[in-house]
Parts: sequence; C-alpha cells; structure tokens
Amino acid sequence: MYNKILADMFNEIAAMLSLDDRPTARFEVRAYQKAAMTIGSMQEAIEDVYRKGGMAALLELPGIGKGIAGSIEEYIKTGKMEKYQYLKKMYPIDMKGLTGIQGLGARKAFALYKNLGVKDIPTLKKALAAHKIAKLEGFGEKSEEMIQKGLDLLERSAGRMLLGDALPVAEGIVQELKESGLVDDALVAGSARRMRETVGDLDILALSEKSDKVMKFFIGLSEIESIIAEGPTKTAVRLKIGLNCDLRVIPFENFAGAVQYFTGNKDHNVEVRKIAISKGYKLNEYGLFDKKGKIFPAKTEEDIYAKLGIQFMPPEMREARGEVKLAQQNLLKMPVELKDIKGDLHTHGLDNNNSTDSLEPMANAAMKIGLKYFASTNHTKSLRVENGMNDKQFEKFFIQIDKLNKKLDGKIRILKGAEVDILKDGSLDLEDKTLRSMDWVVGSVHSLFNMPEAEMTKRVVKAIESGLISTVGHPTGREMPARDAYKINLDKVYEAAESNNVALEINAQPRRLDLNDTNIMNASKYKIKFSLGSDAHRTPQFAYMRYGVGTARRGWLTKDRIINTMDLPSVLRYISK
Ligand code: DGT
Ligand code: CA
Ligand code: CA
Ligand code: ZN
Repeated sequence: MYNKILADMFNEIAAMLSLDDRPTARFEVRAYQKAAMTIGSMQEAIEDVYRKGGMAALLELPGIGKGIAGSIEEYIKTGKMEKYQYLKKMYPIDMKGLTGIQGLGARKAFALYKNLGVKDIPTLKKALAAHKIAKLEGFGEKSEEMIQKGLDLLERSAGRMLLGDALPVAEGIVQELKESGLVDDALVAGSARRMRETVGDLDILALSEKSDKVMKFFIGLSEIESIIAEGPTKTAVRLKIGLNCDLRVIPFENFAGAVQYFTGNKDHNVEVRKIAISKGYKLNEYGLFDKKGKIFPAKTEEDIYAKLGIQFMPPEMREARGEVKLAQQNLLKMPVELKDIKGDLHTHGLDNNNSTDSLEPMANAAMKIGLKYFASTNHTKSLRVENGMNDKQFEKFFIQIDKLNKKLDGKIRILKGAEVDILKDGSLDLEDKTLRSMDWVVGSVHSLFNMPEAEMTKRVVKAIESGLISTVGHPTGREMPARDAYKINLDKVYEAAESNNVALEINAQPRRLDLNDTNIMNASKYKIKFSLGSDAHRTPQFAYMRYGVGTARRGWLTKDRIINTMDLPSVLRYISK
C-alpha cells in the first residue's frame, strides 16, 4: 500500500514549496497538503484505485487535480516522482525528519541548512550541542530551547524510554489489573523487571483463566492510547506516554514458565534453555517439559531454576554476564536489596530555593519511608544556577541542621554535608576548613565536560587525593538521553579511590544512574565502597533510591560494599575514620 509513502512525499513537497516566495507557490503548497491528507486517510490502497479506474478514478478523489494525479500515476508505474526529486535536489535536507520536530518549520529548517549545514537530525543535534542556533539571526535562545525540547520529546516517543518514566506507569496498570478482581496475579516482566535503565516496551503478565474479560478490561484503561493488536492470549497497545505495552494472560499451569521466559533477557534464556536440554527437558514460554511432553508443575520461577540445578537469582542479574555458570556452581552472591538501605547519601534541601524543597519537609519525607539518616549535600557556590552556597552560608546552614536534628529527636539524623564542585584544576569549591567540618562530602564535576580524557582524569583524581571528599558524585556525568559520559579513565579513578578510601557514588536519579551497571561491575574488582544517593531535590524523589538499588543489583553489588546499608552508629564510626 503506497498511501503513507505518497502522503509523506506530498507533505514533504509542500514543505519545500513553502520556501518558494512566488505567490502561486502558496496555492501549490495547499494543493499538496490536501492531497496528502486525502491519500493518507484513505482506507483503500491508492494503487488499487488506480489499477481499477485509471487516471479518471484518481481525479475523482477529493483534492486531487491533474498534476498530482499524474505524479501518483508516475510513482505507481516507476517508483519515482520527478517533482519530488527536483525539489530534493534544491533542498537536500531531511525535511520530513526535521519538520517533525515541534518548533521547527520548513523555513527554519532551511535557514539552519543554509547557515549551519544542518541537514538531518544528527547534524541538528551537533548544532544544538554547540549552541550555535541561539546565535543565529531569527532564532535566539528561546527558539533553540524550543527545538531542543521538541527533539527530546520526539526521541522519547520514538525510541527507548527511561525506566523512571515507564516503570511507574507499568506498575499502575498492574495495580489496576489486580484490583479488577479478574486476575490472580500480575507483574511487570521484561527489561523493566530487570531494572534496565531504559526500556523498549513493557511486558505485563497476568495470571487468569478469564482472558477475554481481562483483555477487555485492559484495553479500557485510561493509560492506553490505541490498540495495536488484540488477541486471546496477547494484546499489544500503545500507551499515552509513548511506549508500547504487551499484556499476556496466562493460565495457572503455564504462569511460572511465562514469568521466567518473559523476564529474560533473551541471552540469559538461551543459556538456561541449553541447560534444560542437557538434562533432557524442554524449556519454553509455556514452561518446563519432560521428554514425554509432560509439564513440570512449577508454581514459581524459583521451582524452575531449582529443577534445573541453577541457583535462583533476581531478575536484575539475568543479563548473560556469567551469572548462569556461577549459579550452576552455587557461587552467586545475592545482591543488595532496597530494604537493606538505611540512609540516603546525596540529597538537596534549602529554604527559599526554587529548585529544592526545604530541609524540614525533606527530613519528614525521609523519615516516612523509613530512613534512619540522610546526608544533606547542597551545591556549592560555583554552581550558580543551583544557588550553590559559599563557606559562610554552609556554616549558617549547619546551625539550622543542628536545630532540626534536635527537633527530630533521634527519629532520623541529618548528616552535614555538601555536593562540592570539583573545579577545573581538581581543587574544591569550598575551604578545607569548611569541608573538614562536614560529616559527608560528595565531590562532583558539574562543568567543562569536554576536557581531554587525561585532564578530566587528573581533575577527579586530584579531588580524591585531597582527603576532603567522601565519595565521587555521579562519576561519569552522563545524563540520559542527551548527555553522554565525559571522557575519563575510570580505572585510574578506581585506583585512586581505593588507595584514598574514597567511595564511588551510584546516583539513583533515573536520568543519571551513574555509575551504571557495567561500570559498577568493573569498579567492584577494586577494594572500593559505594554510596547510594537519590539526589532528591523534592520530597517524593527519595523514592528514586530504588533505581539506584536496581542498578547496584545489575552490577552484582552485595550489601557489604554499600555504605548506606550501615546503621547510623556504624556510619558515624565509618565517617569519623
Ligand atoms: P526491551 O523491551 O528492549 O527493553 O527488552 P526486553 O528484555 O523487555 O525484551 P522484549 O520486550 O523483546 O522481550 C521480553 C522478554 O521475552 C525478553 O527479555 C526475553 C523474552 N524473549 C523475547 N524474545 C525472545 C527470543 O527470541 N528467545 C528467547 N529465549 N526469549 C525471548
Ligand atoms: Ca520489553
Ligand atoms: Ca515486548
Ligand atoms: Zn550533582
């Protein structure tokens, strides 16, 4: 069916013609837009219409005149369209991709091409990263910001989505399924269950014998934008957040097998299946079967792993990184759990500050989720956009913390700290004396991300060697989806951290998750401790901790490696050393 292809081409022609200043061009633009609309919304294939009724049939379609009908005929016959190709030569840019961005019309796209050589999304990204657009006549700071926002939005809806955006929605759906009374169990499987930092789609499993009713209930949920495919065992939908979601309804007999299979990942499954085969079984999405095809009556996926002689492991570890082999030898150590976390070692909170809540509500929120302590680690003066504080201001602020600690009466303890900027040369953004007066200091890079690797490494190592920081905050500086990690020799950072007894942070902000899983695996080969920080600026953000824990688990980190698993007296003892 050529409908969409032709509609896209006509829209692109209209966009290119709109750059033409001749008055007649305006009419042409409208004609092509109209034709695009007609063809795009037709149910019957345009080529069938033509084959059945020829040019006359095309001309009968609303908004299709002689010229455009001729172009359609030409395309059906030859697979090409002269008018389109002629214009493309004049404007060799990805008009469709670029004008698909909110805030970027054909004229602006062409101006970007003429002035900055922007011809598609990758070159646009480069221009944005270099902040070249703001300086361009007719654009400005605001316009650049809008284009950036539009691009982020587009990418979010097109590709993978942050776990932090997707998981709460998935959990909401699971909750609604459970409350419907139609299912005996439901869970999020797939990459979201494995706590992967981004997810391609959501995979929800429901245990029920009433699949018809469950499916009906599911497609009626308010989270759903449209139905992609509806069936008795699987329904696929598009969610309003811009992500696809599959629901599978599975009877009791097959549920454990499905949970194991759809949790994945695929490579992990392949390894587990090989073991099943070597033992004379068959393992697939329906369960574990013996030679005669009789299903092994597993109630849970634990039963399946046990039957195969593989130590049970949490979903976060199932990434085919050697876990299956170790589990066969019973050598897997179980990773940290959220309930092990007693405190939060990276938080913000200040009065009269636009970007954070005040300290007292932060303390109450931390208490409410059961934390025994948290470090208040506000920004330092170099970070002006975040209202970073100077030495004097910290001094005053700590008096406020003393008062608040008294008021909180031991129910929760606020540790005095800062997220001190590691400056260009590796020096720190506060006086030594101020830093020495603190319980907990996070040292972070917040500027000049584009340094050469050697320089950045030296910068961070120098901060580690200062003896003044407790941990390195978000050690690679990445921020998904837009900012990659800066160039840094992490092994040198780990070495320095090991010999100076400085921890490395696992920043739990869903955009950061830094260190990430693979970095954690490498870092844990050194004798380093890790600190987890929600980096909460607002009271609900203490809950980000679970993403940090998920990432630690993906990096196979055990409880004893993580400072936050210590109770308050142990942490105070640890800090005083
Ligand atoms: P995603 O959606 O890209 O974030 O990643 P996943 O892991 O959720 O992948 P998805 O949604 O394609 O499939 C869900 C799970 O189903 C996957 O983790 C493992 C299982 N699976 C999918 N395709 C295959 C396959 O071809 N073979 C095996 N053994 N398992 C598969
Ligand atoms: Ca998935
Ligand atoms: Ca899927
Ligand atoms: Zn920071």
